[in-house]
Amino acid sequence: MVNLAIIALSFVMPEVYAGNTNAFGRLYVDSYSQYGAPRNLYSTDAVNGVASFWLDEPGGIYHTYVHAKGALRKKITINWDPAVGVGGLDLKVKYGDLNGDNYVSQVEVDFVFASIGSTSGTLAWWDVSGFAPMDCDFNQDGTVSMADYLLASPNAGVTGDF
Ligand SMILES: [Ca+2]
Ligand SMILES: [Ca+2]
Repeated sequence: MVNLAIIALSFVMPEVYAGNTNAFGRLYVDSYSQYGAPRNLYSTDAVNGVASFWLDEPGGIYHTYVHAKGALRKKITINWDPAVGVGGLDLKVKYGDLNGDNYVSQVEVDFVFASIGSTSGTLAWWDVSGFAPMDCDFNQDGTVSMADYLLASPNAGVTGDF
């Protein structure tokens, strides 16, 4: 009976979908009311470039901030109709922000380049005497490689949304 109740619930609460995400691992969405009041924090894993999440809110316009580890914040306005759902959101994020100040500095990009070859399981991986190589592994494959650098390098000098 419990399972049936859950299945029934899933039919009356459509998901918010987002195709076209380049996020690795967890993607976080903070929602705010149209008046700016903080509402809820949601998180989900991107699967095959698609992130979908529940927006457990009444209908309305919501300002949301999407972010992922090592990425700049991105503002998205959602016109939420629970009866219809929302699709086609652009949840692509920009990587390279190692210290979480919503800005990708050239110093950060240079550190990613200098960390190429670092792998998890080594002491240097965790080095926190500034930036840590572990924070440069944007694609979360356990090593810092050119692929990580190429995710960050186009964003030098870019500030995330406020
Ligand atoms: Ca930064
Ligand atoms: Ca990597």
